[in-house]
Amino acid sequence: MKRKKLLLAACFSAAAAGILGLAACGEDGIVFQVDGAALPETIGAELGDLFIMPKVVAVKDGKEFEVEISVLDSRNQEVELINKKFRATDADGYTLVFTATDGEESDSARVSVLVTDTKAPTFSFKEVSGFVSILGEEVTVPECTVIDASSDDLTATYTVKDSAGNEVSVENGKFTTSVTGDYTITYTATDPSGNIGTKDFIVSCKKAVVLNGFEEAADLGWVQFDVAAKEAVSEPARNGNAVRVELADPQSSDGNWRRICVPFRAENGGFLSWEEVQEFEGIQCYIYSSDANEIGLTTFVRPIEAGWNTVYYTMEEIVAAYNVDPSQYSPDENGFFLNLKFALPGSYLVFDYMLGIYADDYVPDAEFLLEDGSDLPEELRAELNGSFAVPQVKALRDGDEMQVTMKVTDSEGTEVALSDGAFVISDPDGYTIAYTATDEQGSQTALVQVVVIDTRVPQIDVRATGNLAVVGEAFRVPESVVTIITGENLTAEVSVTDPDGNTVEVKDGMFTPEKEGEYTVVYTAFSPETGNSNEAEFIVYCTEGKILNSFLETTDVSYVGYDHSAERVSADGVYGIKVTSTAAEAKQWATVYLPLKDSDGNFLTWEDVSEFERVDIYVFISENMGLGLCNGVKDYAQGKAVVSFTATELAAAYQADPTQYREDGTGFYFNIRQVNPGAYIVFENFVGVYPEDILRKCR
Ligand SMILES: [Ca+2]
Ligand SMILES: [Ca+2]
Repeated sequence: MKRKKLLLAACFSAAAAGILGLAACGEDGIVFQVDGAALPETIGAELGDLFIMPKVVAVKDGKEFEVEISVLDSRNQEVELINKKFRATDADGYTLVFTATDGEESDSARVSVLVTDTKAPTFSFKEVSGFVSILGEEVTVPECTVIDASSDDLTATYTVKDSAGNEVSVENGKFTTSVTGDYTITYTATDPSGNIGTKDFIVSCKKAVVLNGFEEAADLGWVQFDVAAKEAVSEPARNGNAVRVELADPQSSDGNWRRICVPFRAENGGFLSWEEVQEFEGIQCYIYSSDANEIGLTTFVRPIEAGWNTVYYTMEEIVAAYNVDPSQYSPDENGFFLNLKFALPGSYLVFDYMLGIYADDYVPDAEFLLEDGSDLPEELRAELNGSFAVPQVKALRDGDEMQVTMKVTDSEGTEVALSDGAFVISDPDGYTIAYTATDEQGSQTALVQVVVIDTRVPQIDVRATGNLAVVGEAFRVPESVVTIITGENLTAEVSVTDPDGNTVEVKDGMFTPEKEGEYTVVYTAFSPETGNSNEAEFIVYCTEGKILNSFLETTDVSYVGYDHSAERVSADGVYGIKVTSTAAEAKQWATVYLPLKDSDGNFLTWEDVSEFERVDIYVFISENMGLGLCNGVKDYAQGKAVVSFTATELAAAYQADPTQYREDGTGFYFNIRQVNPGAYIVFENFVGVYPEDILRKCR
């Protein structure tokens, strides 16, 4: 302390910053005082704070004089005072000079201002603490400005910790999130006085997707009423572009409400369905508003400030709004409906980006694909009794392949063993294939139903009792037995067509043919279980002749002159009595007797037989044979044959040997030349054909 005259002695040392401790010390002459006490030697001041001049008075002999004040910094430069205040930016301190004159002498006093920096640096950010980052994505550590009175050049260091408190490594100012929860970025800055300032900045890491980046004007949907402008802008966007919508004067009588539609984009460029929207825990949108306003859903609005706003709606709120009015979400370019309360003329909103935020325990769906990359179908088809190869499947979650296991169960829930990835389909009620994909996030199962197709058809067994009909006489359609899968018997539907293909009426199981030729009986049966149908065809031959033997019973072949078996057969278009040679060796000749009966069951006399113009015997032979009467045979080829004898041939044979026909029911003596072991002949029908004049008489 310098002085012209000794005025002050150091009797007080500055204690706490900015506080004046006072002591009156001095001698005769002008005395400088503050609050009635002597000036202190030093006064403390906080660096960067405003220094407020103490109220100093100059007194001599009980009289006060005006005090002039000047302040010198550490380089002895005069400091400008404003309202007796100055900002203490010189860390090396100041000197306060108080001067007073009583007209005779001029005195001055000096007080040193000791400037100290006790305040720690503070921090400012452009970003708002608490912003949401998407799990797995890179976060740029927000830039911060260190504020401290000591310097404009202080820089901060920082550390990043995840929600579990683990330190996260940062490279080039960026780190990648790997767990959900709050990441804490702790900034630290130290001023030259050693004051340490710290500040935590929170980045909230969520499982989330960007629903809309508002890169172009079309990324904002319909806006209700007049819009002065809708355009993509780069300012004040914080993330790529933003869409600015400026509202025109309200035109509607219903006030200033505006509805603004925000589409939710899916990853593939499409739009999210309402079901997909509901997978979120909430929706967050970053909106800049030119004015304070209120924005919300159809059920409520909340205030927003002028400037940037983080608008968040919980899924409960969104669902409640949807339930009031399902038009609140539309899976197209309009999307999500926001309601703005005040459409102030000229006011505008800037939409920057919108996030769909999932709950922390949300696990994204696995994508199941067939080997060829196509989607896994919900249903596959397999043929009953066929071998079914279970398709190999791969599963992806967030693009990463997952481990897949598969399990097949039948309709009862019993696991089916696979052999080389395949099994035989035996359960008509189907199977379920469960594909389970697993990764560190968990397991997910996709079910594929295997629908079993039963291609089996009902089996129709026609129980033919004869396939020869007579013109003008009712013919009973052979019955059929239909066997379906469960073994239950069904009745087949029957339709009959004549030789020209015209439908013939069937009544009481019978039809009456009106001309010679083939009548076709079609049996149709449907399986009630599968709907599968099947048809069987039965050909009825219609003749003008008289049926003498339909060969319905083995006794209808009255005698066989060789070792044989006889049975009724109804197969392969042949219906009659089959006589098979059981002899060990071939016989050169064999004989068979065939009885002839009228419609009353009486055996025909030779006289009756003599009335025929000819007789026809319908047979099937297993190999080439010679067939005939005692006076000669004719050769017939293997297969179906009609063996005919004229009245003249019959009479010649009878005259040669009357035993060739026996009226007692033994019947006609029929010769077979060369019967080999196992050879057989099926007798189907025996018909007598009258001459034309007798036929006319009969009718
Ligand atoms: Ca400081
Ligand atoms: Ca944007």
